[in-house]
Amino acid sequence: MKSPIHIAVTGAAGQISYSLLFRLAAGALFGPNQPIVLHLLEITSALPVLEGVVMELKDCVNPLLHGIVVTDDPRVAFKNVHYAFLVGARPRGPGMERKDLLEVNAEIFAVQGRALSDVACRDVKVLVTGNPANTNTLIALKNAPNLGPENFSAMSRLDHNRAINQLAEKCGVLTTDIKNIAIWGNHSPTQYPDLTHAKVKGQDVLPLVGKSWFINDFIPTIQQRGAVVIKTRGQSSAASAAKAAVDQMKSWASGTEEGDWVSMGVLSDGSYGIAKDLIFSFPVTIQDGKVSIVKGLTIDDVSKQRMRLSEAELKEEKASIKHLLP
Ligand code: NAX
Repeated sequence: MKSPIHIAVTGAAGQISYSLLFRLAAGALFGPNQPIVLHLLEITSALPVLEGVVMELKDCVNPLLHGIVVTDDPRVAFKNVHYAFLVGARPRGPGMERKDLLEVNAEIFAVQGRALSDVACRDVKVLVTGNPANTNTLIALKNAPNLGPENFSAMSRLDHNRAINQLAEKCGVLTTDIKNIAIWGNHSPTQYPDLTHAKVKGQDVLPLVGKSWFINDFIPTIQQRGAVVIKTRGQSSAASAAKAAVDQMKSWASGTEEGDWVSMGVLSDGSYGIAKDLIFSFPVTIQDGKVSIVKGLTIDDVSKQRMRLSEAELKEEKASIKHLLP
């Protein structure tokens, strides 16, 4: 038997984790021959609930789950982990302004960035799901002097998956027939879900679906999908978010398919004129764990404008937490 891979999950008593942990324990990330140890982090007041989740994890008798660490201390949770899913975040409370939300989460992610920097494996892959995911990622990486930008990404895979589903339904094809969808920007309603390079069964998508459907239907549907799920289900996306987190980490660990790419929030290197030092979702390819922003795509004026809008929002977010950036 291989030696276990150590995986941290924060916000482990929350609703996304309630789906994520069981997927991980069943081998969703590394397959049926790779044991894992789960390191579960929660705030102190949620530890009793987490105990209940741990009981269920144990009662599943997953042969791959070789151990569980439960803690409210990030330095214990991240000790020697190879992978970290940062899911936990403070939700917006009554009377809380957006700025307050950014600030309170920035403090959480600064602490977690420092802990990761001090105690995690040097090649740890840290995937931030907790919102505001892009800016939380920036905070974590800036507070992790012993790690680099290549250790961090923000989750835009749920938006990417939502886009694949909408397009597959529109075209009456399988989701596996869709390639080269791109999500640009922030994980927020300013994101730009881009079909201008997308292919269905190898054919360009835009002539098939029409520009009007793309602009008036598809884009707002993806931008608002999270809000619509909340309105319909009464709770925010959880199972689909957990699946997307596994998908993103799996692509990061195992690479992207020939001829396709995935969307991922990574530190901008200035590609496509996006300001450096923002966590921006780009189409990326991955090989041997190395993430590369897809270069040289033709970006029309409308796309450029939408990308700028999301960039402006990320700049604003960054400005409001700049005192927490070392
Ligand atoms: P829940 O509120 O169900 O769970 C969050 C958990 O995090 C709670 O148990 C809480 O105690 C814990 N937590 C809070 N502060 C913590 C800290 N400092 N350390 C460790 N744990 C802490 O939320 P859930 O529905 O699971 O969503 C989790 C986060 O994912 C939210 O911020 C949510 O907005 C975000 N999402 C991000 C998505 C994305 O695509 N990037 C999509 C889904 C989701 O909305």
